[in-house]
Amino acid sequence: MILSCGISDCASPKAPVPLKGELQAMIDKAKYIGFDGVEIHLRSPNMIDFGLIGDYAAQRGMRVTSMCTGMAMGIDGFNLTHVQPEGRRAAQAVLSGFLKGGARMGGAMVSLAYMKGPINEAAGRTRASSKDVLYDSLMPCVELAEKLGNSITLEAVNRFECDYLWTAEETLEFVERFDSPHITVHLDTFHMNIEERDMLGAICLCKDRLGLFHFSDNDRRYPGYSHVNYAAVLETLKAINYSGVGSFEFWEYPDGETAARRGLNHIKGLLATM
Ligand SMILES: [Mn+2]
Repeated sequence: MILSCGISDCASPKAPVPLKGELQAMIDKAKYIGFDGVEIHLRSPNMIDFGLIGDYAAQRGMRVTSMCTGMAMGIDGFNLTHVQPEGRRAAQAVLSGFLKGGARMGGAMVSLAYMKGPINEAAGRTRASSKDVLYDSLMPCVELAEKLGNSITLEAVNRFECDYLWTAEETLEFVERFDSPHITVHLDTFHMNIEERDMLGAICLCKDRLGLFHFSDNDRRYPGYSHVNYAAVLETLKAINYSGVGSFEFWEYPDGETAARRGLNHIKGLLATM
């Protein structure tokens, strides 16, 4: 597994991103702590020099594994199921920019969660029809990812943060509508602890469609702080032959570097016994 640490130069202090600050300095810090790569939490493809950051990481033997896009919705309101077609096109343009940037940074994948947008019931939308609109919006972006050689990964997010695509089962069913390996399921132990009856079963269900995995304890603190059973989680990831990215997404508690270090030590310690 490739172990990657969340970094950002624009995330709110409350956001679950362990290392916040100027991106090059955070790449250095993640390397120093012992990570294989970084996951960048971004607001807009226009607010980062993908070539500069990708080359900087590569020259230091660090991978840019993935990008998280929540701020594009949370701050700027870009959502792929916007009731106006021009709103959907604007969100597609942002997602396309992230995909092109990911390709420029060595094939980094793009994770989507909030950018799927809410269910707009006032406009007559239902859970099912929202997924149909999302499918149509994502199709050209999946085709772009196919051309670029990277991928979109769709995160199963809990009900308090998103209106739909809560569980591994619901997210996998949606992802399987696309006849393409360039769209995958993204699971996160924080969300799974809320939504899944059986966290390990949810991982097994996704099998080779699992594209990204977020490590966060059940209270958004670093792995090992609370009660997620990471020994069982890692055994299950091994059982499905998951060799992808395990990314660290949690609060800066007691501070970012300490959290990142403790979380990494917990996961590496367990991996060493397997
Ligand atoms: Mn997550």
